[in-house]
Amino acid sequence: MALQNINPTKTKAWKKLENHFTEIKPVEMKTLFQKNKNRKEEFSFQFEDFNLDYSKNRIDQKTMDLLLELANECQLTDAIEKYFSGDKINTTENRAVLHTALRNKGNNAVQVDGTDIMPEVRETLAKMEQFSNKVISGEFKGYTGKAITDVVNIGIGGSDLGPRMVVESLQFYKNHLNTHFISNVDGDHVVEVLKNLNPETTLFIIVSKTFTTQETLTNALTVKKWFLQNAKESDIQHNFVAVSTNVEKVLDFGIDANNVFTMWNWVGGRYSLWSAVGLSISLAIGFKNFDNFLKGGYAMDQHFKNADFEKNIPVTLALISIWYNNFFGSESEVVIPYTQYLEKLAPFLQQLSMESNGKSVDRNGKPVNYQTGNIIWGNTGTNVQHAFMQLVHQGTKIIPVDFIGFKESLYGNKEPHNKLMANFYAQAEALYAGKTAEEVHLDMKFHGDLKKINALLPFKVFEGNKPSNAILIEKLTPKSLGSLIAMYEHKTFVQGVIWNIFSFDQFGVELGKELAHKFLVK
Ligand code: G6Q
Repeated sequence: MALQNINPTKTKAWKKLENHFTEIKPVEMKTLFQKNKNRKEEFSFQFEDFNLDYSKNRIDQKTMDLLLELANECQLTDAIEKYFSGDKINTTENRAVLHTALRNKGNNAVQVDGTDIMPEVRETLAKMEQFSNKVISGEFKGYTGKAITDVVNIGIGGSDLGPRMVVESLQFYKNHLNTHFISNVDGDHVVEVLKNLNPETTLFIIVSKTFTTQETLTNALTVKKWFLQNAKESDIQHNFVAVSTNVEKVLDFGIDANNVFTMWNWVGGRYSLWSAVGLSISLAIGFKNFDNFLKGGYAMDQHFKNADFEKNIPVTLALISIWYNNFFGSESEVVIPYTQYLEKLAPFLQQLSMESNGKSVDRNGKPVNYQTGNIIWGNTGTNVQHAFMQLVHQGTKIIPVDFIGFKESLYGNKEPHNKLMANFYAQAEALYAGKTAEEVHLDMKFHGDLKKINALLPFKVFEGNKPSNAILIEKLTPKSLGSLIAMYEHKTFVQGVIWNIFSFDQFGVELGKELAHKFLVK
């Protein structure tokens, strides 16, 4: 069954939130902390090795109660039930949305059109495991009989951003294989990647759900031409594999039927890294680690499905985000992980959130008269503190932040890690507390005459009262990364449910694909 069709702005909760907003808007978070000594504990909770502290937000208990009322009036429980059980909630494409089945570690069947899809999912995973083991051990050989040293993922959008981000994020767990990514239809970049590769020892994975995407097919053909400078057509089977739903087109390209990894229409591109689209991940870190990554996703699924909404991380993050987007009018959110490993997280989340919720027509097919998907951006701390954080601290916009930190570093280098984490805490504190004129004055009083101090004072004052969430995780592992990604997937889902839009189509992307063909100068 389809998702219900409820205009959030017509709910009772929305009206109450509008009234409540006028009460909260002038309130300083500092006052809220002074009034409630247990605020930090009351607005924090733990799920496995994740701790969410959302106390530094412009909310009080009433805000959260009303946001939960909104979620209930928008039938969130019903939507979650339909999401996990394979209902065709991607109405405009008449498809189920089942990336959660790809990481389902339970024994339950998941039905699509009356058929349990779990056996096929497990079969593909088993094929990925076997293949990964063979490539990593050197048993799988390239066309001249040499073991594989390099893997190149050719794909774009959902067939690139996820695997690229995970491979980079989990490089600590990597084996000897070098992994490369070609996505843009930029011939120069393709040459740059190929120039250091030996065709004999390189495995190419062409990842395209449709196998019709111009960029991917063009790049795949360029690579094939380069490969055939030394090899024969019949050698393609040794060095090329594909991940696609379109087996016919893959075979036309010259890839052996045994080298095709299937995927399904019930997995959206931007949600597909859990499927064979993640083959480059499984090759880079080994299948066991890939499976732990799936387990992390599954653990977050269970939490999202079963935890009460008050203590549910994706629900809480989604509701707070809606509060800023739809009541404070903030247009963007910034995500700042305090680990260099997660440098590609922001581009991944941009696609996940903005392609899913960048919609202006509701589930009735009518234009919405309220804000939907927000702009997501970010990069790693502490780098951003020396760059764009100025605007978050002293600019004119309200930009809620997600700070993501890890208690342990992977190599156990305590001293730099302590400094990194000191910055993680300090940034949240600075945004929250700011710096008053008195504090600035105190700081400056020994550094010049009063006239100079007074002239500089306004520029050195920080208003504070800027919101952030702190997500603190024990350690960056395949499992915790899996949970982190699933957390943002579910946050995106909850937002789409409440905004009454369809989060799983992407007609905007498709228009671009169509027009690029028209504009192509032959
Ligand atoms: C993802 C989008 C889009 C898609 C790419 C690649 O949700 O649909 O980013 O992943 O356009 O598509 P193919 O995998 O079909 O080549």
